[in-house]
Amino acid sequence: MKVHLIILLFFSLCIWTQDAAYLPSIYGMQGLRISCDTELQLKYVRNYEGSLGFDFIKIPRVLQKPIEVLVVAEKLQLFKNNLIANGINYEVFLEDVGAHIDKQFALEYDERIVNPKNEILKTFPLYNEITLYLESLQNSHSDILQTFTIGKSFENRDIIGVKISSGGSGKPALFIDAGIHAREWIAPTTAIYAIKQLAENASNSYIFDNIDIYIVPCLNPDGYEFTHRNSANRMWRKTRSTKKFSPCVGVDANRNFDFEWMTVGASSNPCSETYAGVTAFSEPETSALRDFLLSKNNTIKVYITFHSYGNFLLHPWGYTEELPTNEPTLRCVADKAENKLSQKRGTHYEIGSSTNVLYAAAGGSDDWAMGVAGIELAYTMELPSQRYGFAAPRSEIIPVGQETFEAIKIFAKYVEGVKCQDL
Ligand SMILES: *[C@@H]1O[C@H](CO)[C@@H](O)[C@H](O)[C@H]1NC(C)=O
Ligand SMILES: CC(=O)N[C@H]1CO[C@H](CO)[C@@H](O)[C@@H]1O
Ligand SMILES: [Zn+2]
Repeated sequence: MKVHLIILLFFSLCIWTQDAAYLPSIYGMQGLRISCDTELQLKYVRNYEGSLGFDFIKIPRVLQKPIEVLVVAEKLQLFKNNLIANGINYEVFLEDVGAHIDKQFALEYDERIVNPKNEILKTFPLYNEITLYLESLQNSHSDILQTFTIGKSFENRDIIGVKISSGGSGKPALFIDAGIHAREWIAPTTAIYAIKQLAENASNSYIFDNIDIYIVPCLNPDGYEFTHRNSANRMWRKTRSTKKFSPCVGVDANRNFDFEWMTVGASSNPCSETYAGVTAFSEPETSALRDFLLSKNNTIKVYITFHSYGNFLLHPWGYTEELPTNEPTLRCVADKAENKLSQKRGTHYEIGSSTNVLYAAAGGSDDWAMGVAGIELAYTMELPSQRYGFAAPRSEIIPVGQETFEAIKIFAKYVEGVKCQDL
């Protein structure tokens, strides 16, 4: 009996220490908005990128726009002192990330208790609810929608997607994924909203008369499930893969693609938020996406990946400030999509290459899609959210879904062959 207890205690302790090592506490964490006046100051702040306890949410390239970073309690005072010592201004935009997240989390789960027969998109769905919904669509709309899996996640979940098609073969295709970063909950719901409109709303069927649409709404289901488990996990970004001899879990899947991998803006520290992995495509989620996109060679014309937040509509390259040769087309189509989107409720996006709008980060899925998979246009959409506090409330699910769907219509037209100037 005693021995059992000791063994139990020992294992709990192991689990606890491992958790403590890799999961930065959100309690006492603050959100800081930092304004730099000089390149030197910017460089000073950017030195913290990849450091433990620092989670950079936004690093705009131009000095006029503030940096946003979440800093754990233990690192806060020294960091603030260092900013002041360097003459760098900051303001606290989130006094207590933990309290904020707890509140949001409770609101989300209260709704589930009130409304247990949770209709899809009334709240942020769990992964199995996403899967069940897509399977039910397949049953009710088998003529136009089929589910597929691109592979399994590290924890053995099927990574599910849907193909929406009016039939025939060899059509040009639009591909959309979402949720590669676990905590960006508004991304999967926006993808699901599009699936719902395409499958269930007959007045949208013209969109896929002449093209196929593939949507994988939750590319990192392990991470997504982890963020739903309890509020302390809500800020999890990476996958959930474990490695021998490493105290830390997960890889930033959007640094894990094999194109200029690890050259810039990614970390080799397994505990960092931007850890790029032991090798490119170390993660089953990213290699599954790779294999899926390659298997559709030459048919996918446009690749879109949903993230949040920031109102940025970004195109390659993320690894260099040089622009791709088709930059005029990338920009033109993005302009048209943004214009259409903004008519819905005035939401505006900043458009440009990842490196030029934000900072260089190699190994992203969009760079790989264009640079290796040969997809003509690739975009990262940083969906809006910050206006409503750090994590978008569920009241944003439908409005963000609706406006983003307008942009999707434009991308779809381009896939169909409409020239950009005629979009
Ligand atoms: C169906 O689509 C049409 C056209 O896009 C739109 O006006 C309408 O609001 C949609 N219906 C629903 C129930 O979403
Ligand atoms: C979907 C598709 O077109 N797949 C083709 C990609 O290219 C290989 C080799 O050229 C073909 O075998 C596949 O059929
Ligand atoms: Zn992201």
